Amino acid sequence: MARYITTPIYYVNDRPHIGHAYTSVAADAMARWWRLAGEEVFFLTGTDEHGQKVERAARDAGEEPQAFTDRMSRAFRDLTVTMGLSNSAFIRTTEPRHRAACQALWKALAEAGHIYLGHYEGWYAVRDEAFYSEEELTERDGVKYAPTGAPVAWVKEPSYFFRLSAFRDKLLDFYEKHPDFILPETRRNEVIAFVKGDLRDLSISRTSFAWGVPVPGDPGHVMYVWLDALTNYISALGYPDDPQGLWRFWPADLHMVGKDILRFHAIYWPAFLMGAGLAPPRRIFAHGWWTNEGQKISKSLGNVIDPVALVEEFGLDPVRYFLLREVPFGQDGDFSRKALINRLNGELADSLGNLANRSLSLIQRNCDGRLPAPAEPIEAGFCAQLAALPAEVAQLMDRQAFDQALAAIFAAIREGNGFITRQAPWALKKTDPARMAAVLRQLHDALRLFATLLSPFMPGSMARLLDQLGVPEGERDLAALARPLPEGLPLPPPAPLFRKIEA
Ligand code: ME8
Repeated sequence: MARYITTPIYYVNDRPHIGHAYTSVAADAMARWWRLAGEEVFFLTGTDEHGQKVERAARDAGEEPQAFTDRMSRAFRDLTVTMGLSNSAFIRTTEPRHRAACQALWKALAEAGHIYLGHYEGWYAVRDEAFYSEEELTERDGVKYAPTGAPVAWVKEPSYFFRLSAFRDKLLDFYEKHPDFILPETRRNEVIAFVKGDLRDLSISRTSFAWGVPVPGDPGHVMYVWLDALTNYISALGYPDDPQGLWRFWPADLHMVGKDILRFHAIYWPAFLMGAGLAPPRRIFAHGWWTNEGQKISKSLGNVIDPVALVEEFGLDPVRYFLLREVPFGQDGDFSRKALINRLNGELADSLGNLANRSLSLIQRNCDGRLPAPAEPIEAGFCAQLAALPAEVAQLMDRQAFDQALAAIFAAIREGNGFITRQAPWALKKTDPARMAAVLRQLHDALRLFATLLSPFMPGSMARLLDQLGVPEGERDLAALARPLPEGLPLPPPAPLFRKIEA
């Protein structure tokens, strides 16, 4: 089956930080999981380069917007490498193909009668690139703020509008028919409440600045940056034509986003698509927000976490593991060095690393470095747990419950450590070598299972573990687990997978 997954396209007003890395790693784990399950995956990420916020950042940097966005976008492209992303493409909204797609979508909406010209008068937050109604604002020291904390300013200008209000019932009907369209469920309820409230038509063009996609037939207007940005998900597939045969990936299976931008994805985006006669995406997952050692992450507080520095210090896979294990996916979480070090030392190095090292060293020493033959199960309970694991993990991954999937795998790894301690294969060499071989074979099979299931989360280190386990390159997906490795397979000498960190 063809699967399509996306990250948000990130604003290039600033350098990437841990929040961007988080969303991207979550999407990457999902993309890799689907590939592991044999699906064909298109995984998209990229940068959002138009609008007032980016234009201002360019001006503050003393650069032309295009030169500025070229430079800043590169940092996000580099982040895909730093975080080990397996993205299929990287889209920039300043690309001609994207501009053409935006204009095509606009024309489709206009031809269907969903766009009209009027005047916008109201509050706008450049930081969020969002319009707010008076009731949503709070005032401090004479300045009005959006619920996000962004200051707002009064805007009054001619504007095109999208007849969003006309989509109210269609949207509600769509949410009703697709109960898993918005996850987690609490967020779904918020969206439904918003749509049931006073859903007004949406201003979709601006005239007070020029850094954007010109409105077809009225170049004094540039498109509202969110209409422009959301279109990336289809422009990357070649909309409105299909030059590369990628349109078969639409509708997207999953738009992975932070909770801050759910409204745009779960309300505006499906309405635009419905208006243009296109299918809405299948799911929006809105994950939670990271704080740093208990504090809101912000530039002014000077506590922004640089993902590059983090990966340099702890290694890529421990960071990926921590991000997806520490916090129930969908909820807010707190980043703390102590918590990261605990997970790295306790779970990766001690639990998984030691199990692999002990088992493989015993095979190396006691079996001439060759894989023992498959044998009858030694402990029925442990075997049953292992047999049930892939389906359990698959079910959790279907709902993006990454933390729970990892918890289930590590529960089995802990059981594996219990198994090796109880069976004490090191003591069996003289007394019962057949049983020793059977125990080690069972451990090898278990490690192969763990490494395979963990590979979407920690691709690099799990590839190294699979190398040490002698699993051929082409035998590393879920289906291959059903094919036992041959007896006598030579195994390379084991090497430690994770380096412990002194707190
Ligand atoms: O909103 N915790 O871009 P953006 C968790 N260009 N996630 C965080 C985070 C934090 N503290 N901070 C940021 C935009 N994120 C638009 C998107 S899509 C068509 C256009 C993540 O650069 C989270 O995924 O402000 C959030 O939704 C995203 O970065 C916002 O990135």
